[in-house]
Amino acid sequence: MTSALDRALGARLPAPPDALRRGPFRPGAFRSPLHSERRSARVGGFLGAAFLVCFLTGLLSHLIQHAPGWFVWPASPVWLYGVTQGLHVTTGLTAIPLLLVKLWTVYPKLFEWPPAGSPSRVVGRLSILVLVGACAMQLVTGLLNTAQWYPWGFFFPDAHFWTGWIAIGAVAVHVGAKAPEIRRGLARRGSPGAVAGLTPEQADERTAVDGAAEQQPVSRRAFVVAAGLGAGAVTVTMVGQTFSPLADVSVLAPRHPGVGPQDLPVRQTAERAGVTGTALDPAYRLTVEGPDRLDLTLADLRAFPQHTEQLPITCVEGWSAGGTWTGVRLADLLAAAGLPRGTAVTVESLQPGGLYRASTVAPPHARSPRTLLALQLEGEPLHLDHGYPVRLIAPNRPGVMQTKWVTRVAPA
Ligand SMILES: Nc1nc2c(c(=O)[nH]1)N[C@H]1C(S)=C(S)[C@@H](COP(=O)(O)O)O[C@H]1N2
Ligand SMILES: [Mo]
Repeated sequence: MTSALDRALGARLPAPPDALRRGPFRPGAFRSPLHSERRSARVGGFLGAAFLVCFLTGLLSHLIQHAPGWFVWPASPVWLYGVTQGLHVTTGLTAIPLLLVKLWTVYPKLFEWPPAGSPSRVVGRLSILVLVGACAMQLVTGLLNTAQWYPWGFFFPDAHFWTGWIAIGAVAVHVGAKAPEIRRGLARRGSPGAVAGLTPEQADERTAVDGAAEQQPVSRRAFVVAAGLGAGAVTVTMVGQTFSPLADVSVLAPRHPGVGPQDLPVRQTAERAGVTGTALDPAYRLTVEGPDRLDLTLADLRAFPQHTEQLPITCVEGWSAGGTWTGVRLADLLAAAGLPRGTAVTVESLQPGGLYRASTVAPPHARSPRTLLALQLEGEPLHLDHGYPVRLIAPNRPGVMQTKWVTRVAPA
């Protein structure tokens, strides 16, 4: 395809005058073996693996939150979503230093001479722009998202989802297009001639000029160790927000499990959600729509059999924290309202607006004995910010679907 393009447009594009070949453009400008094909291919391997895991776990999270008819996400094991979302955030964060290292190994290619020898090179170089742009966009917006910071005008989940497809597509095209280099890079011990930024002829020319004498300001081993430590440090300092044994070393994590009212972080406060009045109103009722519609006061809810479950809130933004919840089984309420077992329902909040004021409970969760309309956390009435008087808490489900300040449940 590319050669057809070259044939149609003329195989060679005119080269700029040689007088411009200065600074980084001059032959042999990049001598460090850190720019070798081998280094580039190996870092690329780790980066590609991180991207793939990040993409697949991101896709899964999207499917759970916007479930198409064919998609069924189970209610157990309880911790599964915590693991997949933890992997998503961790691989994304680890990819940031890996991407920087990768860009360092290949940046001499920016100074390739001639800048565009053929039409297919122009296309190839533009595709790198898309690749780097999409990957950087995903990593940066994802990072800011973990800090709960949305300094942009677009709707993050949609933008992150679609750019994810562009990024993974660009990675696949890149790996396909670079297959020969990758194979060479992984097969051979880094040879001094194999500099990523140079064509084979340029490399030969350069090797002839420089001989075997390599200028090594940083040794290869030091480079690999530094890159590994950088990626590892980012991982360890962030992962504690989902993996509590590491919480104490997670100095970069914006959230800490266990810090917040009733030892649990708060994502949206009652104040910001605009429910402080309605949530504390004695006229509060929980309505359950069905053949035998229920209109329950808090006292009515307390008269139902109470159950206690240990279940985490796993926020898509990257933190996860466990709580001990007590309340009424959703399944018991649906049965009391005359609904068949496992009816999918919508759970609605007192919150007057906002994207997260309601969520859908699919059959596996509607039927699960572990899905509660919780009245208590850690043995006390829910804190107002955790959803007083009643919140949904279900196993193996994104935090964003654990609706707070619930006032109405209706068949979906
Ligand atoms: N009504 C309502 N419920 C909501 C939200 C919201 O904005 N409004 N935020 C959700 C999100 S994103 C998360 S992570 C959890 C967090 O629960 P917590 O604040 O009690 O920890 O609540 C969920 N329930
Ligand atoms: Mo969340």
